[in-house]
Amino acid sequence: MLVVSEEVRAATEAREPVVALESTIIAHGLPRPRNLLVARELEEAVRREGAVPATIAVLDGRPHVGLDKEQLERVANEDGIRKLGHRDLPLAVAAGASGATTVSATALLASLAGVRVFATGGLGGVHREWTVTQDESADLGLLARTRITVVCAGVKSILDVPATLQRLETLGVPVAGYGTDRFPGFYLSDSGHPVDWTLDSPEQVAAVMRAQDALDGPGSALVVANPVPEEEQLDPDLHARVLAGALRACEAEGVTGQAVTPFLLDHLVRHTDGASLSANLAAVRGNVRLAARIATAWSRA
Ligand code: PSU
Ligand code: MN
Repeated sequence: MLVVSEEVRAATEAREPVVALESTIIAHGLPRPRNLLVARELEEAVRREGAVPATIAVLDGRPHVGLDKEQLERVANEDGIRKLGHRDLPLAVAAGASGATTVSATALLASLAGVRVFATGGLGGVHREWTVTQDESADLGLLARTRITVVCAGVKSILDVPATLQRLETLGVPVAGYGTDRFPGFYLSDSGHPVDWTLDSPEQVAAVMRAQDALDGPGSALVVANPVPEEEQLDPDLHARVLAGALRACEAEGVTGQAVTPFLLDHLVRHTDGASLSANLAAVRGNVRLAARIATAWSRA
């Protein structure tokens, strides 16, 4: 059922470093034509660090781990490519549909393929107004029961960050800041909230993964929260102003469900003159590089 590319299969069997990459950020998180360039650049960044990239998506009802050139182009450019959380996978497979995978679907497919390290931009989480909408990303529940190391720049700042941190605690998902004791704020280096643990090197992250295996628990993800460098972050005042407008527009236009996250991200890009896009890309690039280094340290462990 799972189509694992030849290169990814060979690397996982030989215990060589592999990094899973999600595709929703490509299909629905970034504007065309930039998205395809970014997809290629991220794979290249993994290779430069000596690891194998495994971008994950569903094409014509088949879940792929590791895409070739044409397949990556389809994810970036095909009209009607869906957004698939993990709950959508059996529906997409049976329907023969094509879709990009979110953090939850990517983490599930990566772990089925034996890939232990995954890089993304920002995790989904608890949305503001949760008490009214009950909108909490399925990312959190899936990460609570999937043993994979996820390198991210925190959770998207469009979310309720403290509520999301609390949910991660309740769900028993370990969280560590990378080189910081502050939880990163995706577009911002610091979300304004602390983390309890700090890790300072890929080897330290690999040691935590080994300890998790030795203890055989928790059977959850390990979240490595890697801040965007301060000189590349979005200006915090601009961020606060534009985000308030984005949230108002989302409510006024009655956007709900899966459409909320892409709507807010797109609003931010348009109302910051692309500055949010630059910060977003800087964060993802840093995460991909770090994930490749962690995968390398892990493969040597
Ligand atoms: N971070 C980004 N861009 C994105 C996402 C995260 O910078 O497009 C995607 C991820 O795939 C994440 C998803 O899993 O948004 C969460 O969507 P939702 O809130 O609908 O669960
Ligand atoms: Mn949601």
